[in-house]
Amino acid sequence: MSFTGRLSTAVGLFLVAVALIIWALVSFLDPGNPGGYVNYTLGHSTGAPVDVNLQTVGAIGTGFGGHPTWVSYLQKDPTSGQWIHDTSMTLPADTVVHMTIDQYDSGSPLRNQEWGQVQGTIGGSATLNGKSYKVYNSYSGNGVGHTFAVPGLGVSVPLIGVNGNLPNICGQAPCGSLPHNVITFSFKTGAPGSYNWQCFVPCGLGYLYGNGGPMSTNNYMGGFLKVVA
Ligand SMILES: [Cu+2]
Repeated sequence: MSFTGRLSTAVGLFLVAVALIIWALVSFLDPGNPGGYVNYTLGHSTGAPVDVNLQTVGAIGTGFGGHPTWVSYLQKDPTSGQWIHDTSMTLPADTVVHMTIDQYDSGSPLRNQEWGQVQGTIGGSATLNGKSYKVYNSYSGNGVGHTFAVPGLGVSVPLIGVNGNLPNICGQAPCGSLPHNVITFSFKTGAPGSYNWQCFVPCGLGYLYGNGGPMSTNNYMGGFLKVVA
């Protein structure tokens, strides 16, 4: 091969390597689809509360694309009543949100006991299957599976796990009538702005310290609240 031939092969291989490195970096840093922002402001009358229904599942399954084995949240589309893989929402400002979370995942003791405390909700409490709680001892019962936390609004709620040894624990979404805990709480949206929400329980199984994968990807263990006037 001539010198120019070898040179262009070397340059070509170098460019391919650079392209691969850029691709790997972008895929690593990409937070994923920002979400379609389920819109709760349509037809909303000022002052009226808004109902939001989420669910948490141990594995999203094959019906929702992406990463079937990843732990995830789902949101119930208020218009169609369907569970969708989109964790972001557009909410009216200064409005009470009544949140209902169907929690299908098992739990464990928390690494940080502060996550066991209900914070920033109306009344400083939440309900677990109809029973009020302000703090949950994650060393008791089935532990805590996930948290729903909006740091910008001071909201953090531990979501109590179901018994992981049950024979009919939900393997992948949608989970329907399989064993789950129903957790409810209310909070106020506050001033217009963009607020991220996320789970703080390192639940990304198979990732470094449990904090990679679904923990750092939008539409899995976090999302955004777009609060509008
Ligand atoms: Cu989680």
